Amino acid sequence: MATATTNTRPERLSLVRAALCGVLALAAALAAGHLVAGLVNGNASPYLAVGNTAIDLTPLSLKDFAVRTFGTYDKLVLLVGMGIVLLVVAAGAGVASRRSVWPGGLVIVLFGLVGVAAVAARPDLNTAALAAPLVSLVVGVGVFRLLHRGARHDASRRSFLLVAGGAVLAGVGGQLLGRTRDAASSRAAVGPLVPARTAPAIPLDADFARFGTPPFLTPNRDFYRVDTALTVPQLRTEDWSLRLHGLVRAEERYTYADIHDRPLVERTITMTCVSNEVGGPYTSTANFTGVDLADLLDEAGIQPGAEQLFATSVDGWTSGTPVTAAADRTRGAMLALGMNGEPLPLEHGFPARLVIPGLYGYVSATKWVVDLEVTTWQARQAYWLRRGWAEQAPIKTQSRIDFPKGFATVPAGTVRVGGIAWAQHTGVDRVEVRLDNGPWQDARLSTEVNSDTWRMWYADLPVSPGFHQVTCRATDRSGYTQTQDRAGTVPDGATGWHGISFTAN
Ligand SMILES: Nc1nc2c(c(=O)[nH]1)N[C@H]1C(S)=C(S)[C@@H](COP(=O)(O)O)O[C@H]1N2
Ligand SMILES: [Mo]
Repeated sequence: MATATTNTRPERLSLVRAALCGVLALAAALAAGHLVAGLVNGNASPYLAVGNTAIDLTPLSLKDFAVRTFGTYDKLVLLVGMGIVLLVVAAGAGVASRRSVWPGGLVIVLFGLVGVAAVAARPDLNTAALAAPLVSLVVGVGVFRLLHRGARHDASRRSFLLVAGGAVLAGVGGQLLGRTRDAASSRAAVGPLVPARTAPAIPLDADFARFGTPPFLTPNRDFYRVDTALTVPQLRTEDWSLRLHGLVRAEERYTYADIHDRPLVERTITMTCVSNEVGGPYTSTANFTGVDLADLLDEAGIQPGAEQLFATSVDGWTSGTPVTAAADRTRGAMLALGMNGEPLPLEHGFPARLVIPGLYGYVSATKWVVDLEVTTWQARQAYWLRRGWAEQAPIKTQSRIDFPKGFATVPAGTVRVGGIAWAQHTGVDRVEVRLDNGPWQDARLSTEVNSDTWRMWYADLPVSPGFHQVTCRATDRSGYTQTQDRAGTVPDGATGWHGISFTAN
């Protein structure tokens, strides 16, 4: 009898089972996408593609807030936040489908389409990468229908477990597969980079690390990192090439071997980010290995009217450098393949990046660089220029106190105060310190390595017991002394003196 069947089957799914249908379908969809991404390109994984696209769509003020609030964890916060939102919506989709499969199914299709759109929008992903979100979409809808149909029966617990297990396997499989195809193995295959012309050895007294400054050369793992990439672009040397075009006599295209097999130069350079607040951490120094950008530009032959070297990363990020700075041999702008003797770490631009002494990173230091266009300022506007930052961005002369630490307590008497100063491409000539509102007094400077690097300093101050403030300021080789006027980082770098407070007893 028909009524007998309806009596043994409740009309609506239980809340928990309905929610589980949604969540497990989501898990299966994401895992399937991740598995396929492992075959084509790790960054085609729909979840990561959505996150990366979200970063590029984020309004500037929110991005600033995220970096200020979460620091370098901003990307992790985004990933976890997205995860929570997805879980809630997926559970909600399941619950909306307690009677009929349609409402939840529709939500899953919409999610799937967002993933497809995000992958399609990524400049670093090709058409084949679309396979990952498409498989996600199909698996998501299919699994949801299956689970939903079975959810009224007691046996459904088994299918729930099966789907959960399958999702975990697919996710792990994608991760492992991705590893065999990723850039890390390509980087390992390059081996150490040996320059034909090495940088002069760093003298022993180039830093005061024994007192508390950073070491002169920043180890690669400690080098500051700033970029818009949620996940590091995966570029293998054999897939990399650099196109040089625009206002040039002859367009060029270089493979990795073309660059790697030239006589490489090595230069010691301190990089600084325009987002570094007074006293901030976004500055580091390395021995960069590569070729002279001027050589490449000469070979291509810069045409009259050229103003800007517009560089594009594989992930679509762009920078614009004055051609005068990029082509000036005395400045020593580089297309770099290596950092401190190793191929560039993936986070720092493997296989190749630009490094141009004296200019903030956002106008000069494109990582994962694949395209150089010689053009005008009018024709092309780089990523941060479009978001309100300056066109011209030479690094401003700055100094920072590294010890004592702010709000530390130290023994009264002679207190050693020290830190770093930089004025890339001009050189630091003097650093002064001041206790409370006393007179300025000269700090002792470390041996200069070259004018494109930072210099360390310290001074011994007589300090009475009590609460004190100490301030520093640098003077560069042009005779300019850091202004006291405080300016924020937007649009072309912070100014002002760094000061810290401490207690002596
Ligand atoms: N592709 C790409 N390159 C980039 C960026 C980026 O967001 N994407 N950020 C730039 C900025 S703002 C700085 S300060 C330097 C930082 O380089 P690092 O992360 O190796 O220290 O890289 C530059 N190159
Ligand atoms: Mo930067």
